[in-house]
Amino acid sequence: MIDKVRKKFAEDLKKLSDKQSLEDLRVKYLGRKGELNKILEKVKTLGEKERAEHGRQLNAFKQEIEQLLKDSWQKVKTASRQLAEEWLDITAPGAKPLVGHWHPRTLVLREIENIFKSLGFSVVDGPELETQWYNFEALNMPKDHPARDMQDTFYVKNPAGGEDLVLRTHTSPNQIRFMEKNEPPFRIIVPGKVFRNEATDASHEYQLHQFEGLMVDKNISVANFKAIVDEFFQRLYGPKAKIRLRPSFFPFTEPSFEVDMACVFCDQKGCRVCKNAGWLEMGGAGMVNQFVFESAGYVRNEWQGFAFGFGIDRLAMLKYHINDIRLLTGGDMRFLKQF
Ligand code: FA5
Repeated sequence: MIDKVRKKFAEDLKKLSDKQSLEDLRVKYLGRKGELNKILEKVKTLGEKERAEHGRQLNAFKQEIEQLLKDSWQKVKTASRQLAEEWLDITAPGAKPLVGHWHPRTLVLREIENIFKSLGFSVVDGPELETQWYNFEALNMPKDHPARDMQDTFYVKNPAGGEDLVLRTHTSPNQIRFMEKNEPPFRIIVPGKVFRNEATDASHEYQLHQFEGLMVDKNISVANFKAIVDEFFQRLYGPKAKIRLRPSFFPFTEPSFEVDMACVFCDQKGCRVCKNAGWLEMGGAGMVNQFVFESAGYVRNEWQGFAFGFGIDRLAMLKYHINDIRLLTGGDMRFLKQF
């Protein structure tokens, strides 16, 4: 009798799935009207000797069932905890992945590079840490030139000894570096970081970005420069972009100009960005001084060319109507997320 019930119990135990079915099973076998009590009723009717023997067996069987139920309870508990922990709501909307984006200065630089590439220019690179010769002397700025004043330049001890190095104050040293290794004709632009030891305001940073332009060939004139620079501004800002060339001075160009663009922040009425001038200075330019060609190892008067250096941060400001240059390096995500 016990064996039959044991077999049935084993089968029932296999079907067990949760806490409730476990409890049902306990009632079914150990409850007041359960299988074991049914057997007990029958045992009671037996003779004394048989009763004692069957009683012992029944007791052992009861303990066996209790132990099996206890083990199963442990298993159910672990399984349900696992289920709770690993439960996944597959209908919940997914977490939005954070997607990076380009910095406004990078966006405008990519446009600049594309425009110049389409005009036949190559994009080249140069070092940020320079010798004084490349940054100044080779560009016709001897030791006593005012641009070399300590106010404007960050000097860096040369670990190899000798003269201090400089954090380049402009991208112009790349004119020399490129011409030392290349023969005309060529057209290049050289974008990069430059550094100036000066106070910041809405349009000035001590770490800024420029791109140098250099086109050298026979018979290059100011008219070629004007054509290229006009085309560049029209493409970057649209047909309404207004620029002007203003006579200026750079030791490495002759004649020299400053390129101004009409201030888009105040429609030329005057504001703090353009310092009430109505025009914003975008870059310097001019016809390459023959002294510079000589510094690079060319023969004087053999070549002609124009060079220019524009502020990329300023170009980005006008493009995106950013009224303070310091926002570009400020790292404020509320600002950066707009691009
Ligand atoms: C130069 O740096 C010359 N090397 C440019 C040049 C190249 C002239 C080739 C002739 C031939 P300048 O100091 O004016 O020139 O700087 C050029 C441009 O860089 C400025 O017009 C401006 O747009 C930007 N710039 C200069 N200083 C700052 C600054 N502190 N913050 C932001 N932009 C600046």
